[in-house]
Amino acid sequence: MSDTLRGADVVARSLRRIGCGRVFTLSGNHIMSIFDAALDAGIDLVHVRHEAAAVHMADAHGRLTGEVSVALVTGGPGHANAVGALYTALAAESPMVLLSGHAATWELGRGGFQELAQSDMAKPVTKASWTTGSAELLGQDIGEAFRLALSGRRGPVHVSLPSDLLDARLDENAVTWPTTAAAKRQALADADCAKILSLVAAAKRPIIFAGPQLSNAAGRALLTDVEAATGVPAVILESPRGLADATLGALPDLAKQADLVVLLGKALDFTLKWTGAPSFDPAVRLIVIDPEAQLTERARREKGDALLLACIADSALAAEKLAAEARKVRSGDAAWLTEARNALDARPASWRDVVSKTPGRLHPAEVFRTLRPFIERDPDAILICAGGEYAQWAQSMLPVRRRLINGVAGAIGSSLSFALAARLIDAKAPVFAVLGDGTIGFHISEFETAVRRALPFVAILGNDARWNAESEIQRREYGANRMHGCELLPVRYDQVVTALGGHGEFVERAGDLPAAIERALASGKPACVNVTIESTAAPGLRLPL
Ligand SMILES: Cc1ncc(C[n+]2csc(CCOP(=O)(O)OP(=O)(O)O)c2C)c(N)n1
Ligand SMILES: [Mg+2]
Repeated sequence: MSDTLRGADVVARSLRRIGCGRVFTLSGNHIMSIFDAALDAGIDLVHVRHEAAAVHMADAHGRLTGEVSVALVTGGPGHANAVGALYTALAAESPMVLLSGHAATWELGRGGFQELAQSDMAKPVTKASWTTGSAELLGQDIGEAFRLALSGRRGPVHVSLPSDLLDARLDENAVTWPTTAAAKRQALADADCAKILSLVAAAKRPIIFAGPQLSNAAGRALLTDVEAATGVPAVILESPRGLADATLGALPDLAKQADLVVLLGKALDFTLKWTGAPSFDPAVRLIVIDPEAQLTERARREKGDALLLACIADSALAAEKLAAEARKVRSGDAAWLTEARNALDARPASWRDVVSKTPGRLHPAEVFRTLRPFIERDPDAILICAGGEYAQWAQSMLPVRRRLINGVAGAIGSSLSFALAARLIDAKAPVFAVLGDGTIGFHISEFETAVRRALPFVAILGNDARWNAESEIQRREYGANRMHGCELLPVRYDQVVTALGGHGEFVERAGDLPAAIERALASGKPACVNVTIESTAAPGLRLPL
């Protein structure tokens, strides 16, 4: 006689079987059975303060580990709160699964408690989204969700779990447990690799643009390898500002000169201005390497004959092969690579000594000149930046190996959640989150989660009492006399953080910043260094004429 299990036990044990020992969650009636089952399955529940934060944490966890990470929320409003954050995870191609509790199957269509068309709601922001149909399928569905999250172009997958199925008892022998079979990754075909290398060799000014899959430390190392082996500048395009991402220096000037663009898992989209004029030479040609035929077909529709070659392959596998094969033949035009690297890495000399013109406020460059040596102390330091004008300065001035930004979704608000997830993954490395005063309001209560879970990190808050990115749009588009509605109060967020149990610092003078950062690190607590800054537009970098 075998034992009976609750559906909830099947869910918890299935997660454990496929290597998931940590779940980001916010409790609710529909999922308390899973909370209970997690006890015996040995799953660590990271209980957060808003469902979107749970998704952001699973997103960051997935990006940093490369493994499927899980958010678990309750049905109806809990699910609805979570869905918005999936948009960021989808655009960042994060391998993650959102499990949501759900009204009982017998309640559906009858006005059940928190009944909602959950899987329909999650569909546009996931790779796949469905509701489990029977208790026997719970294990299998979780396995399938994990497999899909990692296959092809990675991304979030959603499964809704009706509460009666979680409470149902079933014979252990009737359970189909998930398997850990690795997702199949498509290799780059030999012939395609050879063709790409010969087209690249024939080009005068080729550029490789990589997508989100290569934005982690391993991916960046791989791209450095590809660049060295092929002689082709290789950059990650991961910002909603696209070519104008301040991280990438004078890339807009470089892009105009390119005669061949290789997209390595990077979608042909708005970030590249679809490689059209005037951002690119009208004669520019393309090679697209992508794990999904849908994306190569889109490129074909967009570019027609300018698309020289489209191949289906996993970005990392393709990068490895290109580097290995290129090393055997030739390296590219050293002059073009040097020119490109100079443009990408160049920063104006004025940034070394620019200071604020407003007493009691720092220029963002002063903040990040000060922060840089703290980051350079540890090669494993993790930098998180999320949106706004202020964070663009950090992206431009702080070269790091391990970095998380909100990504091409362009949604602000995820940075504190990202910092918590980063700290859970790495107990030692310094974690800095750079964010604006508008952005901190989204999830400031996650400082309480961080304190409760003893997850120290340092937020370097740029406080200009304004949603400046939008203010700047008003100035540019409508005129300085029509800037309105984007002001905020000069709030003492450091005191909010102190009240939540963390460490707070308030800085109004550049000279006080180093000691404040030092104290924040030494506190061993989640900390907020609230720096009053001048409202400053993001840096727009161009090559000198
Ligand atoms: C979820 C979401 N809502 C709104 C926006 C639009 N948005 C982008 S940046 C920004 C202002 C951010 O203000 P703050 O964090 O203070 O940074 P600042 O620009 O002032 O440096 C806004 C409202 C967005 N990108 N994402
Ligand atoms: Mg601001």
